[in-house]
Amino acid sequence: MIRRSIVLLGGPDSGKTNYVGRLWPSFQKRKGVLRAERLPNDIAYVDGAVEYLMRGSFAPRSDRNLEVGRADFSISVRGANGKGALTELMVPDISGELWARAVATSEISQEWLDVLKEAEGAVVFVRALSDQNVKPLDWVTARNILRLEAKSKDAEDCDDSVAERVEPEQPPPAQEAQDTIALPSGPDLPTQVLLCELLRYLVLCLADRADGGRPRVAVVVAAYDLLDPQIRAGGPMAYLRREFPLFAGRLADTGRLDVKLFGLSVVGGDLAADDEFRSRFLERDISEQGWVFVEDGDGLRPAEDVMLPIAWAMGD
Ligand SMILES: Nc1nc2c(ncn2[C@@H]2O[C@H](COP(=O)(O)OP(=O)(O)OP(=O)(O)O)[C@@H](O)[C@H]2O)c(=O)[nH]1
Ligand SMILES: [Mg+2]
Repeated sequence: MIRRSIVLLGGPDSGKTNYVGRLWPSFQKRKGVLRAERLPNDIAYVDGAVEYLMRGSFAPRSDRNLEVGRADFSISVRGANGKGALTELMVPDISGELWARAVATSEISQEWLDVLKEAEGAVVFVRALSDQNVKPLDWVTARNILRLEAKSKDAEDCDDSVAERVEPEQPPPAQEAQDTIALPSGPDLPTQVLLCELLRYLVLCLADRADGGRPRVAVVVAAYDLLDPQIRAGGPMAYLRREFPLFAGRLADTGRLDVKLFGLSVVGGDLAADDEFRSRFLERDISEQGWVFVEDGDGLRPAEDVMLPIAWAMGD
């Protein structure tokens, strides 16, 4: 039997842990479009996040110690309210910093590449107003960084047949690149460059869907509740265009990927700074709270089911 999977990714502080924590009560109560076959019961990472949320706080960022921080897990889910095909939801690591570092140093492990190659879809997180977002560089510098990063890696990252799908980029004149920039390393890599790199890996590595369709990538702007109502109403793509123009540009032209944008609030408000909201939140069941804006060709649609980004990436 072909094992279908989709993978959940994002940089540091992008909202992954709180999202997974928020999914758990919905899985337990069998609410929402995704149903878990069986919930693994020894996942400290998820249990901890659920506990925080149930007490009315966001879970803190995951352990940044590289050794302790690794805690891959997967869960088998079905879409279409339990009637869809079985798919593995892979959360390949718990610290976005690991991803940031791996991308910055071009040292994505074979293990991670294998996870990407097995997946036929992804959910990519970027968080609104995170103080960990490294501000955009100007276009010219960011473009040069991307070119430098791309120079030696395209052919070696995934297998050749996958690499061939990507148009080779024109390398910049070596002198120009060396003169104008020093390649940043580690978490200082601008967030939008990190996101473009993640996207490039997805273009290279994701498998075609079982039905022959393009791999789907749901891009989730997390903590969407923190944005001004006016900015929110413009939709997640408009937000990305303002904050991460390089990444937004890449999303508009992703070749073999099918991309859709989502604006997500895991519980529907800000537990950290809005006491009134927090009191209201604690009075109701967590599985009934949170929302997502879905942006597609028809415009922006609000929905209550926070599982929708995953469900869409799975093909629903
Ligand atoms: N207001 C609001 N804040 C959120 C929401 N989701 C996440 N946050 C905030 O974002 C912070 C980071 O979220 P995490 O879930 O820890 O992010 P992460 O991607 O797991 O981060 P790393 O573990 O560092 O990789 C949280 O501590 C919250 O402050 C949301 O829906 N609304
Ligand atoms: Mg985390």
